Amino acid sequence: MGRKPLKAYRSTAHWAWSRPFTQEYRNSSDTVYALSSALGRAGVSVIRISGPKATQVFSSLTSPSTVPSARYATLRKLYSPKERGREQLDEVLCLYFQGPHSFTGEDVVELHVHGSVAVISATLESLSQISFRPADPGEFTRRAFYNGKMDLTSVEGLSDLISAETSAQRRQALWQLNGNKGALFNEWVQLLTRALANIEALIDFGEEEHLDIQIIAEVLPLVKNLRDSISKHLGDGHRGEIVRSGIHVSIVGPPNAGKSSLLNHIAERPAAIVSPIKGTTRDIVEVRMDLGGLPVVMADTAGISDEPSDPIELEGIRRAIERHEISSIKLVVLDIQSILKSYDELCLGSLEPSITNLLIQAKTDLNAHLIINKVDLLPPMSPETSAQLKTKLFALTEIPTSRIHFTSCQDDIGFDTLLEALRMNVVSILGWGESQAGSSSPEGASVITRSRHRYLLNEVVDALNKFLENPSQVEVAAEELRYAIYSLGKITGKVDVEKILEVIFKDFCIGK
Ligand SMILES: Nc1nc2c(ncn2[C@@H]2O[C@H](COP(=O)(O)OP(=O)(O)OP(=O)(O)O)[C@@H](O)[C@H]2O)c(=O)[nH]1
Ligand SMILES: [Mg+2]
Repeated sequence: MGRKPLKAYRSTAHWAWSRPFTQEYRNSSDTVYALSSALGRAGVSVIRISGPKATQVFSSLTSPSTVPSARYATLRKLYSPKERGREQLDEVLCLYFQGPHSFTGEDVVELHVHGSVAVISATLESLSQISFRPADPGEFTRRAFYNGKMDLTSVEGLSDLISAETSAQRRQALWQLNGNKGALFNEWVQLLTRALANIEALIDFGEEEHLDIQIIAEVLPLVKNLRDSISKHLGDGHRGEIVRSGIHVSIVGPPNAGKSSLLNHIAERPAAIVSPIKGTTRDIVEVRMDLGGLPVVMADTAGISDEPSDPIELEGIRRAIERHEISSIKLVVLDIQSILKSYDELCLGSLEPSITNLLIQAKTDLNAHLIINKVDLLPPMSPETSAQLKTKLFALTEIPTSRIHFTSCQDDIGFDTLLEALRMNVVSILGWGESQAGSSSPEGASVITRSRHRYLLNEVVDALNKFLENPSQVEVAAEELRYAIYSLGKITGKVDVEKILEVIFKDFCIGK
């Protein structure tokens, strides 16, 4: 795993608690400003100012010019600086947060201005005149981090919360932003530090053999339990990462089956082109959607055929199959006419081998669904007829009837049950109980939400395994514990912070 030589981390346990990198921060003497809300016409826009001279905004730009009481909203007239003719720009609501009791830990002023492009640009222009500088993307949060207001897991939680599109993502991000994840990792660090302190005592003072055995016997179960607990989190089926990125659902099938129509119907917008011409869709059309609070990325694909008519169609089919294979949930769509011999007689004989193959795969894949579309072309089906047809399809395909759905995009048939089945499928992939999927409780929230966490926790387990293999070689064993603590510290940002920061902050926008 590309680990550095152990001596690089040699030190006593105290550093696990120190915040060597978080006490200092670049350009801390600057006062910075940025528009914190989105640019564009709005009722209100928020401009945030942070830094040692933040309150100068009152003496330079507002009337009255006194610094208002901290945490009280105050209405002020906002002017351009004297050198610019002291023209009134707006009437604004001001909020002052005195450091360290602010988001960044510094003095912070928020100006709630009227949200027009003209007001915003005039205000920003005036702020630049009073020796403030524009904030870099994510600089407010970066300052909060450097000032010890939040650890890295909370920073990541904030980034995820800003990007959250569904309630599941919001809940997961908020749980992290609130420091729950950081607290758990700190608990683990504390535990390992206790173990390390014992082992170090052995190195320094251990002379009596019975004492050695006793201390090691005390430390072993502690480390073993933690190793098992972290391993359990690592075996979570990537739940947290999936919630962040969305569950991939593919829609595949022969040309003209109604795949694009199905995507559009579910997305409730014409995301993909629909036409009676076979081979209309040539590439993957992705739609991110909220499926009952759960994040889903649904992909329409080119129709799969064994005899593509040109290289573009061939490439489209390759992409369709590739997407299908990596998707967590797979929808195979067939036109009812393609499998209907007579009114109630079904036959799969006319399907091309590649489609038959998809059906064979779907048999054993619990996350695959067979969708029989265009049922409006049949006479209306009673529930009994529908059940009989499903049973016949089961006999032919061995796909359980619970994973067979009849739909009509034209007459809006079957979508309630299809969407509920998909939602339940997402819930089962996430390993959630039904109650959790709909609740706002953070219970069962995933500890691992990024590959960064997974990588580092794997390193922790690795080190703990090495410790457990040979705990009586105390010097080496102590190094393994130190390495485990070091890796945990990297997750929360207590060590090696600069390298990690660049990666995390690249996703932040200006004003946050
Ligand atoms: N009667 C009926 N027609 C449908 C239904 N769904 C789709 N169609 C029609 O079937 C034709 C093909 O629909 P598409 O959604 O473009 O099919 P597709 O599977 O995406 O086709 P390709 O992109 O060519 O692979 C269009 O004329 C649709 O209007 C349905 O439920 N009932
Ligand atoms: Mg299509």
